[in-house]
Amino acid sequence: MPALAHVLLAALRDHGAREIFGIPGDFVLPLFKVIEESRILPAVTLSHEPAVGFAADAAARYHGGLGVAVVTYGAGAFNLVNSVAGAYAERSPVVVIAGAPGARERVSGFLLHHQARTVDTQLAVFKEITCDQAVLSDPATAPAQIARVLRSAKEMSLPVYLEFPRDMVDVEAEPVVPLPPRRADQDALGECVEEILGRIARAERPVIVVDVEIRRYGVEDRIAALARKLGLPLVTTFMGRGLLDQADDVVAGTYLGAAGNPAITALVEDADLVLMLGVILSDTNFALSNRAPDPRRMILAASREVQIGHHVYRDMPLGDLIDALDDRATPRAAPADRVRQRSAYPRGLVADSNPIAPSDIATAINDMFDRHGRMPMTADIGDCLFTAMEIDNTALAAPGYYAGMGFGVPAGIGVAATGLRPLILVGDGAFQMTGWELGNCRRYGLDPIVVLFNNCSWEMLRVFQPESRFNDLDDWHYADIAKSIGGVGERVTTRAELVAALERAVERRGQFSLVEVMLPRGKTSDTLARFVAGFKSARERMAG
Ligand code: TPP
Repeated sequence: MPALAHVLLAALRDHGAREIFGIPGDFVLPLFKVIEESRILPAVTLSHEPAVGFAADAAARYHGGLGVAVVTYGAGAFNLVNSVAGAYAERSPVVVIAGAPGARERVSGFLLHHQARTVDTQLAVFKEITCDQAVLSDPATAPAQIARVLRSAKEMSLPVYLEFPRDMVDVEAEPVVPLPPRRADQDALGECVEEILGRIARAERPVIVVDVEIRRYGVEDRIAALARKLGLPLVTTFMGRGLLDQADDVVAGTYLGAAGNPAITALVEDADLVLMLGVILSDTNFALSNRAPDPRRMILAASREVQIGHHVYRDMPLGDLIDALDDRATPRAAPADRVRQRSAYPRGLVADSNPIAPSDIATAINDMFDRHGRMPMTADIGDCLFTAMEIDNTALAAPGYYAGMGFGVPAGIGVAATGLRPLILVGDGAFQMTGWELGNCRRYGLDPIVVLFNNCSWEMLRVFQPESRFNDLDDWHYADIAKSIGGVGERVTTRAELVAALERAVERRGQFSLVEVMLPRGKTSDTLARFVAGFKSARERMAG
């Protein structure tokens, strides 16, 4: 029989994991040895566990399989909590594998290093932010536990937790037999689909709104086909920006309520039926709506449930629902006036000696995409994410709902580890949190392009509270740091320099490129300016 560590690694691979991110410690050293020597999955080590979680999360978002984060007991695992909380909020299936003391150590009578309150505090903390957990302390039951937990991660598209005591690594165990996916009840599915198609047939101005679950469950192509067949306009949410990047004919734009393109806002707010597929009903997605959500004109399929008006169908996997809708739908002509409402993204930046405004960065990137093809992106939270709304609809991983800073750079490294070359958008505040992780690119031959929005400011906070001086940050000259950690940095202050630096970055392969864009304090992208104005007036409306 194989060793339990091999059993686990093979099961991860068989359930869709493609790589491992981690940081070792004594409680996982034996497991890391097996990871390295077995070569079942490639491993990338980073510098700080929050980055491990972000990288694993982003890799899962991009390849649609499982993300894997391997960390040591306590000090390592607790460092991962925020990233895993974000993955939970944004429905990303990250498998946390945390080392733990062996059976004898647990009863030694000593407090163990890295232990917080009790030896099981780590498990208790992760129970709150994962959808399934197992402690692999018994080789007889471990394979079945692994099968159950990994199926949960895939079916719920949420993080899970596996605790691996260090004395279990070499213990023999049976291989894991994957469990079959749980399908929808066919009668319930039939009824649900008839009801949805009936509602669409009666609607005069129906629209589809999509969000991240459609990528998590691998149904983007099928939804694009369904939208074409039903002739329905389709928009993404803010969180869902970058979805259906291969279907420009289908995506009208991104719904940003009062902050967005008025034609797209009208498409959603004047609709008499909104078919929400895989949508998170979060404030960042909908708080800027000019109209309160009305269940009577909404169908919501998310988290394996379908809510129609005031009733709910449970245990409805999104894939089963989309297949059944496609089977039974009859083609419908698209109303000509509604399909034409498409977002156009700015192009043609004048490469002059004027200072750079945030929205200029979007224009420069669109021009660059026109010359070299679109790149997949990651973005941090900050004005860079709002600027991303002015860039073509290219694949994007960003914390649009959880809004945790520090995601952008390590997420980009996670995407790069999947074999893609990402464009990373990040603010200087967020870069201060996790930017150092770029120093790990050289070891793995990764060459992401980083566009750093350096406004020497926590600008997103300043827009809400301009009087506070604590929002002023120092100028750290980030481009100068790049060389010493294995990359090439360029600092740009004019539009001509920006265009030229981006061009050089695209051409440069084999090391990371950091384009540090100097921006004036107090100047945001056009989208963030509208977003803040909308947010403030929504807050006033609620207060009044
Ligand atoms: N800490 C975390 C982990 N996440 C957060 N969202 C915050 C604090 C609060 N916060 C939101 S935006 C922001 C802060 C501190 C400032 C971001 O600054 P920067 O990355 O420079 O981007 P900018 O706002 O200047 O565009």
